[in-house]
Amino acid sequence: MTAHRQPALFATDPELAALVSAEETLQAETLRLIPSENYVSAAVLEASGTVLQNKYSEGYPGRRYYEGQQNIDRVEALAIERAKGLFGVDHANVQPYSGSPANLAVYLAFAKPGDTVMGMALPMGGHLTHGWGVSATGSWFRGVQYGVSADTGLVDYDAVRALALAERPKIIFCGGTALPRTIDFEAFASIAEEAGSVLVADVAHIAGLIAGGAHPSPAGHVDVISTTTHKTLRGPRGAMLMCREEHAKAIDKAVFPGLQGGPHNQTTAGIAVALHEAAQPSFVSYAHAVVANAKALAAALLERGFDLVSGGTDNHLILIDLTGKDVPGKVAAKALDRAGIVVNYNTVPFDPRKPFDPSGIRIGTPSLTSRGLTVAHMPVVADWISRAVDAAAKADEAALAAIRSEVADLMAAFPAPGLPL
Ligand code: DSN
Repeated sequence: MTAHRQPALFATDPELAALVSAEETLQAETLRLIPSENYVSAAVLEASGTVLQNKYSEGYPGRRYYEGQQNIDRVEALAIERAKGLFGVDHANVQPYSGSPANLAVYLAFAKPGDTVMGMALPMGGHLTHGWGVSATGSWFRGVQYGVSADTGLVDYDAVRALALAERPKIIFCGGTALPRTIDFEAFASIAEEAGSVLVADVAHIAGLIAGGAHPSPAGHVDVISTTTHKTLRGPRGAMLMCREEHAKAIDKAVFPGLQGGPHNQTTAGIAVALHEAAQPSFVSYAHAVVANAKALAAALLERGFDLVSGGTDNHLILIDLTGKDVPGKVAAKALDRAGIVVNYNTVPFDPRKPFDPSGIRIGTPSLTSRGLTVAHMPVVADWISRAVDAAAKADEAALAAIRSEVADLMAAFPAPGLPL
């Protein structure tokens, strides 16, 4: 690891270059289990750092407010065509800056302030922008929220239907940030149709699994698909909105000029590359390996006495309820971090604790799968998590340091995409 990987940066601003190098080392040496993170390829990284960022391009390909778009138009058109092909949709907008602005654009397209909107409650696994109170979407709109059943940890579709029919929301969001189970897009579509609502699938977490055929696709069932591009899809930090042709104008108008100014062209280029990579047969294998690893890790954690929300996983994500281990989520997450295992603390459904000090941790397998770890490694990973949580309970720093060194040894044998060897 040397700062000379970015020689111009190193020469101009060694202080900043040193921080970038330190981050490269951290990402290389640790076991990154945050389910919304990944490693982009060197090609995505290069595309995202190009001179494309020198251009202003307000508007859309062929309809810009600035000249000199000969190349930019083609970059954006390429990203759009690749998104449409990969996800089987009529229309794609690749300009949203990230997931929250993408979802805000959906509100702008289909609702007026004060309208009722419906989504999964944040502490149940939803997202802030699905109408949760502390978000603008929950204060400018009237958010009504569904959750999971206390017995099973699964979405109760009868309860969702009853709420939708009682409230008749303008928009229904399905999807979220801590959902370990398959989303039944057909069930949501029939509910939205009965309630007369626009149905939005926020597939930010599972977009890569959908692209690789490891999770059913919402295409054809929902009005709009919202996704970030940097999670399982392994692109740069950005987002896309995809929809049926009938909604194309409303979505485009909401993104620009409704919400945003010039698109981040360098990000659009990175998205185009990531979509190209996701269309390769190797990405199908990757998506299925992510799920196989998550299932194997869940099984290994259950064997070690962990309590998993919904009893396991169907996708890339595992939500661990640590109540029975007598270690709060935040204490466990910070101890795991000291052990070289990076997770985030997270509420669990019906959590009696506060979001900033909740009962659970959230983990996932997109990053470790990108490094080539397989189901054979998952018992080792589960062991490390188990030992680190026990060490957290006893404040045993020596045990955490020992795990950190074992983690670094294994990670050294599995170089991360996009990082120096
Ligand atoms: N912050 C993302 C996540 O970690 O799931 C959601 O926006």
